[in-house]
Amino acid sequence: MTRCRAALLALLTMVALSPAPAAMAADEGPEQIVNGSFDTGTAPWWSTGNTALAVEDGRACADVPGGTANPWDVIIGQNDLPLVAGETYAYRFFATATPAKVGKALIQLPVDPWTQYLAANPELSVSGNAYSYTFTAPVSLPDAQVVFQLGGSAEPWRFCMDDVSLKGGAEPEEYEPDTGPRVRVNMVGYLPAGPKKATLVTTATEPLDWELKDAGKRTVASGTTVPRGVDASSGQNVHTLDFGAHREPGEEYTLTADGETSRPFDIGAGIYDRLPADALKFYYTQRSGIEIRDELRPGYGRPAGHAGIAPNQGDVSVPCQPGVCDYSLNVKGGWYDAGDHGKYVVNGGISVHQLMAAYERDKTAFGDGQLDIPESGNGRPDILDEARWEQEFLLSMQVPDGKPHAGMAHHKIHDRNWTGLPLLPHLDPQLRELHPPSTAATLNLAATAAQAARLFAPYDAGFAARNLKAARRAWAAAKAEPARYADPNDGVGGGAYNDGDVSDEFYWAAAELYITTGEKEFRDFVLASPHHTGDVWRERGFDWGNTAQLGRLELATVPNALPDRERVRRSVVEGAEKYLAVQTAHPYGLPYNPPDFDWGSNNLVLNNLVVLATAHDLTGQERYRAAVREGMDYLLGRNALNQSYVTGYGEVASKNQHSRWYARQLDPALPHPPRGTLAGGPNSAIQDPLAQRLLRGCKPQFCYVDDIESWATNELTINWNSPLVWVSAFLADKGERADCRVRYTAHGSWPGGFTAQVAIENTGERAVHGWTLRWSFLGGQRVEHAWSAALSQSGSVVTARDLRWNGTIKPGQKVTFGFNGTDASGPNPAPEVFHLNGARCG
Ligand code: 9MR
Repeated sequence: MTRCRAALLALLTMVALSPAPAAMAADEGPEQIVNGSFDTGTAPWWSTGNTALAVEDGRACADVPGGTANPWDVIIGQNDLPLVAGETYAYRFFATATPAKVGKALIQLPVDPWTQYLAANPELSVSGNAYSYTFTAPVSLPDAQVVFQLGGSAEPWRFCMDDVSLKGGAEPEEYEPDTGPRVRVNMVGYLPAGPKKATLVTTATEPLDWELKDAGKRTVASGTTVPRGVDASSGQNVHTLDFGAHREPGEEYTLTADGETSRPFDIGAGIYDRLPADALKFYYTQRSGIEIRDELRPGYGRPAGHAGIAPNQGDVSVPCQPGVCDYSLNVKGGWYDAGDHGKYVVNGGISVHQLMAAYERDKTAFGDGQLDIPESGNGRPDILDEARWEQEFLLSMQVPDGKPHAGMAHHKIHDRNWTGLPLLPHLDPQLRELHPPSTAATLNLAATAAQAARLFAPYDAGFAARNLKAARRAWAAAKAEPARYADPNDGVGGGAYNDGDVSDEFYWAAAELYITTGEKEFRDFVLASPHHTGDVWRERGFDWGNTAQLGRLELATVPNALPDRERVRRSVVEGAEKYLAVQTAHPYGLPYNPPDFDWGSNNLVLNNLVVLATAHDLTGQERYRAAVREGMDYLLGRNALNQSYVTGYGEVASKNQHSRWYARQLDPALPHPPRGTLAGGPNSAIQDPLAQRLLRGCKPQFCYVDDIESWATNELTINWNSPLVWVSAFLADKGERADCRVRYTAHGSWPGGFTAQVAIENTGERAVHGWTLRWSFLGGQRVEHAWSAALSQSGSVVTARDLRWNGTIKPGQKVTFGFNGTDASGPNPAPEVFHLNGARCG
């Protein structure tokens, strides 16, 4: 021990087991430890990589490895505890050791020379004791450390702790986020066609002047702001301003108002070009059961996680929780749900659905070779390859024939206990378990498998058939057990994802099964469901637990023969009108504005944008598309915190999302989340201890902190990136419309084949000279031979070209061609979306 250290220790009073008078006084001071009771998991406690902290029976426990030399070879601790010089503190905790051991409890400087302000050697027993000490801080320090040094034992042992408390000193400091300039813009940029709006935070109540400046600081537009009063979502007095009239592309524009200058932004047609692929590439690095190749994702390579290799205990032969089943399943693969290592069928369901829906909306958007994944180059769209990685996992979660609840899907599979951060997937030592089957999971499987059956048909008939069979089995099993709900208390080691109303999952599954098969049973179910006609467009948006909207969107957009299809389509437009009204009233342009923001609010914002975008697809009306663009502004910087919620997009962006492997904030050897990763965003309920410490009393938009410990406000998940993929693909779609109308009629049909006639009408005012018409088949159809046009087919995409003699279509005129086709999978749905010379008809 150094002399300096010895002198400091002389300052300390240590009274074990009974509180001294000084401790009583300090006891009245504020609590400095966060989550000392482990009621909310283990965060923000950390541990050295050779042990993992997990909650067990309400205590935090760790298996301490044997064979280490020094006490500091195994540490558990908490950082960032403020100490005030001269203040007396009371430090208490309860701890056990099995077998009994002498531990080391320290409060110290977090860096070399690790000066110890309190050092105690508690004699830990198997039954456990409460320990109590006081000390007077010799220095003021914003970031002292509480640590338990547990190394130095030849044999392994087990340590548990609870009720850790450090009382005294100053009230914890108010957290003030750095929100930068008061002019809030989409920091990535604006599309030339607009809209282009910004929000100014100010005390002024009268209109103010604003100026738009280009990169050379020349003023290129100006105007006055519109005072909007106090915004409830932020508590700020705000104005809005509209610079939509300026359409000149350029980089490094700024907006100035009220003496403040915004962060720079671009105006350009290509601002969303990279986002869809980045948002989609996120899924490869979330994959379980496969090595992530560094050459495909430089800086993100890692060994396969949960591929049956120690110390992993999964996922090739995963048993059930005790008493739940008598078999094991191979559930290797799929995507990790979020920052944890769990895999949940309900959340996987909506995620894979939204990726497949993005593909079904525009089958040409994510072709082969665009995502740099191991399957790139296999001739199939990369987005389907990525979706299949998850879909195969969902299929593997189905209860085998001959077992109780056969055909249902297990709700989830995850670690028995929560693990600490960071922890790379392949290093997770926890036992993995299957949790009981649930009706919700079963219906997620039915829905996605039915959708996969039609989308994979042109590429892999065997996989398509496997999915359709699984979907039918799942549907029958869900009908047989319509109310097997996941336990809301089953939240140790993984999320509960409980949902006590699955009527919406039934509706969504029936819709997918109907679209794919056209069968009466599913049509009747859809038509009879209360969700078919009710107002499903809740202001909070749809998510993994509210899926009726998915059924409605699918029935509106994917060809089917529902008798009231027109009404369904109109209902989507009604939903969009609702979100448009919310957005118009909101000074930050948010189409989501409940009095308190939900967990993952950014995801709900995006899902409301999906409804607005679909209304644009259905009607062609510009105002819905403008609403989607304006909604995206919020996520990319036009918000109360003046930050982008997408990693790598915008000058100030989330980069410390809660994750066990993109844990750069905790370990500089690890990466930040990849470009294009969405943060969950403001969450009024701030369930995690860090958010509770920093954000108490926050207004909704301020209930967010870009810190890895804030799992309630700053996680990343597969179901939050999926609407980011969908919406950014919509935004990147240049959306040019052509003046044309296409009539597609399937005439004769015979077993396995049909004849179709296609008429292109020029509805514009100018003649078309030379044409190419493109569409996608939805039912696995193939063109056999054509007349009056040259047809070629790649996968499901068909391209028809004129034959010169019919290359000109005058205004108001039509050209017609036809073909014979084969019809692979029963129903023969007509394509609905046609592109003439690259632009969409309608
Ligand atoms: O996103 C989920 C949110 O809607 C729930 O309210 C919350 C509590 O059950 O769980 C969230 O999901 C988390 C899951 O439980 C575990 N993996 C990370 C998920 C995102 O935070």
